[in-house]
Order: sequence, then C-alpha cells, then structure tokens
Amino acid sequence: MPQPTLTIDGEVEHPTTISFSDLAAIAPEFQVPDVSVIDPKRKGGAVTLAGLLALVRPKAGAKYLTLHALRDDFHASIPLDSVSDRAVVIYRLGTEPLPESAGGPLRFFIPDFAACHTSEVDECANVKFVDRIELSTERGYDNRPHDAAEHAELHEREKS
Ligand SMILES: Nc1nc2c(c(=O)[nH]1)N[C@H]1C(S)=C(S)[C@@H](COP(=O)(O)O)O[C@H]1N2
Ligand SMILES: [Mo]
Repeated sequence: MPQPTLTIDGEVEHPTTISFSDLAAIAPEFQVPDVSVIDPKRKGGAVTLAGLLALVRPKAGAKYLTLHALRDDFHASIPLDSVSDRAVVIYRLGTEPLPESAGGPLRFFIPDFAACHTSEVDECANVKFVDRIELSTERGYDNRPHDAAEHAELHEREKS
C-alpha cells in the first residue's frame, strides 16, 4: 500500500506534500507520542499543527485553515488563530498509520473542541481522513452540518 500523504498549501511560503515517514521524522518537540493525554478516548501518536506550520511557513495574510477529506468529500474551514497553538494531526498507532476506523490514516484533532454546530471550532472540525490542509486569507470551503437534523443525517451515513 502506498504511504498516506498530507498536502499543505495555499498562503504558505513552502507548500509541501509529506508522507507517513516524513511525519514520523518531524522533531520530537512537535510530536505528541500519546494523544490519550489530550483526550482519554483517543489513541495514537500525533504531530502538532505548530510543527506542520513551521515546515510550510504561513504568509502574513493566512487567516483560515481548510481541512479537506477527499475520501468522503468532507471539508471544514476554521480561523487559523483559534487552533494554531493547540490542534494536532494524529497519524500513527504504534508504528503503523492510524487505522480508518479511528479516522485515519490522518486525522485532525482539536483539544477542547466545542459541541457540534455551536461554534466555528467544533467537534465536527475534527476532520477524519484529512489529505490536504489549505491556508487562505478568506474562509474556505466548508460543508459541515449546520443543525441537528443535518448532523443526525451525516452520522446515519457514517454508519452505512
Ligand atoms: N472526513 C470526515 N470527518 C469527520 C466527519 C465526517 O463525516 N467525515 N464527521 C465530523 C463530525 S460531524 C464529528 S462530530 C466528528 C466525530 O468524530 P468521532 O467519530 O471520532 O467521534 O468527526 C468529524 N469528522
Ligand atoms: Mo459533529
């Protein structure tokens, strides 16, 4: 199986596409060896968003972060400032890529997220199967559910 990759592009000095082994090679100061310290319900190892941003160097005008999951066409766009010092990308379980059942191979995760559809930075923005993180000056594409009914429908679909 080819290695999962993550593209980070848009309003950055150094757009890049990195692989599982590139993520594992990011400096220890940016690694979270065990995400259960952030949320006891989560397993695996992560890199901090700060570590990824250090690689690509956001331009001064970068204000939004859009998380793209091509796999199920799910997208969320949130203010960069609100997550730049706390969000992580969970990428491994042991020495293997994060399993799909946990939202892998790559899963964006915001500690202390708000309840679904209560804020821009809510649980729904914990995008699973994320393959691209796009920085932009304006808010990007976002198809998170808007209300409880849409939300229930999405979770029905997830089960099938
Ligand atoms: N790719 C993708 N990511 C997604 C979703 C989705 O449908 N597709 N649902 C979101 C919503 S609405 C919620 S509440 C959380 C649920 O995450 P969990 O199943 O790990 O609890 O994942 C978010 N990430
Ligand atoms: Mo959600």
